[in-house]
Amino acid sequence: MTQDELKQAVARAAIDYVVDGEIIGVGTGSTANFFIDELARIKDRIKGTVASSEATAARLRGHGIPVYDLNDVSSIAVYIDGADEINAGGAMIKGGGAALTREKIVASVSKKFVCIADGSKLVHVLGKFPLPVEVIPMARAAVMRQLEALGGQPRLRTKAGSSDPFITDNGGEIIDVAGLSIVDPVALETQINQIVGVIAVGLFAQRGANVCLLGRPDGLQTLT
Ligand code: ABF
Repeated sequence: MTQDELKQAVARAAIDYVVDGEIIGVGTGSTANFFIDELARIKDRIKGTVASSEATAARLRGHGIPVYDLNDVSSIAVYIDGADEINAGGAMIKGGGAALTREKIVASVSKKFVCIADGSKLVHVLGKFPLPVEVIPMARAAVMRQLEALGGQPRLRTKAGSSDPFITDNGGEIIDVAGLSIVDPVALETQINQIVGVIAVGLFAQRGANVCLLGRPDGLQTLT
């Protein structure tokens, strides 16, 4: 099976976690895109969605699936999204797709977080994937110095083929921090959240996944 086939298999399995008549939180990335395409088949069973990025909102609308502003929604039954890395406890690194802040906001108001990923995303210790941190542009250099003091090697994410900073849906910039071995994800998330100028850190540990569906060549692995 190809990696895309594994992603498609977990996206299909995630449909079992969709709650009829409810609002569903929808993540960003290639695995989330497969999920959106599966959700389109059962769109009449749900009230609508809240999207974690402009790209996801556009794909949902393209399928005729209603997209609500989070400010108009009081509760989300389930949030379904991918990850860049996940550990057995459900802590994740996210933000490779630059949508970490909105993903974290939508996840925070969702009753359940279902992570969908191909099996290669499961790791023992988080940190091989550089940790994304979204920052207010004027604070970039100051935040980078503090991330360096935490033992990481921070690098500003740039637009493809350019030295200009990549700009997020929120007008923020992304610093990718390599070289971290994250043995205590909750503690590091707290520490980075306290740096002034940080909008959000792509460590999802305080509110991790409740369920993780991993696609493997020999079948689906479910972590709870
Ligand atoms: C989002 O999509 C992210 O937080 C993560 O960066 C990414 C995973 O991408 P993919 O599903 O394409 O591997 O969920």
